[in-house]
Amino acid sequence: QEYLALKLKVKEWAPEAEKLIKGNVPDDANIYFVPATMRPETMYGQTCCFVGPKIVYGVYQVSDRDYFIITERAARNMAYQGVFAENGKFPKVMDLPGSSVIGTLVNAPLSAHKDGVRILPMETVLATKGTGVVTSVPSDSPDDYATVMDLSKKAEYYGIKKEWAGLEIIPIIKTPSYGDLAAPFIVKKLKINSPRDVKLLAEAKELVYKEGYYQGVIMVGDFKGEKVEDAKPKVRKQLIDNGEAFAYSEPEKSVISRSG
Ligand code: ZZB
Repeated sequence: QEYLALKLKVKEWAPEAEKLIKGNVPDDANIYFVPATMRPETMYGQTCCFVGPKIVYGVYQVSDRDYFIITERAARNMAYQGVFAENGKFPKVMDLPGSSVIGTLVNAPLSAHKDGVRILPMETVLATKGTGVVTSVPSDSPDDYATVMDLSKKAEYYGIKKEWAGLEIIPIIKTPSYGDLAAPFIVKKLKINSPRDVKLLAEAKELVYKEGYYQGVIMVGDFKGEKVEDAKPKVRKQLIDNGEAFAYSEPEKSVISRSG
């Protein structure tokens, strides 16, 4: 699995995380949440970034001043992909519970929301996939759309401000069958009411992914008017060249479980 790992720089900490971080990480450090994505061309549509509230993340020092917030599993993989200063080493500064970072404001590269987006909870984030951090594009990801709807409806229950989950969902990809907000269209069409409708959401994801990839046209940014298929590698390269992202690949799970 070849992902793009995106660097979302912390602008303002949630109070609980701030208390934990203080004294453990230098004040002038750059700290990033690092979601892994398969869809770089959708980064224009980021409206928030998800962590698993029950997942414990690590803060890892990748260079003099730069730190990443990811799962230990991802840090170990990255240590063999030239991400850290020394091959095979992934120095952890501290643990950070997912629940403590909810509400943190981060800068999301390419997002139309230039003031930043919030870190929000998603119960279905897998600790065993990617970096355990998932950037949210509700216009084109059914899981993300179902989750932000649920978060808005039950903001108090989740301990968040409703407006954090309610950032405008901007059309970024036009498709012939599902219009220019494919994920909301499909979620409504399949009558998905909850982010826990995992079976229907898997079906929705498949449909939206195929339609977007093969029929979609980009509506915003430097590659506006191009087919998704063509724009995808260009957006990826642009993010990498700008130092806002890097390639991250994951060993095949099946191989590990078979040998183990
Ligand atoms: C942004 C995005 C925009 C994504 C979209 C999808 C879509 P795959 O293909 O099954 O491997 N993801 C990444 N890590 C995790 C995790 N730990 N737990 C749960 N979800 C995770 O799926 C890759 C996608 O799964 C990634 O790409 C990420 O969401 C999510 F418009 O990033 B994506 C139709 C899908 N659209």
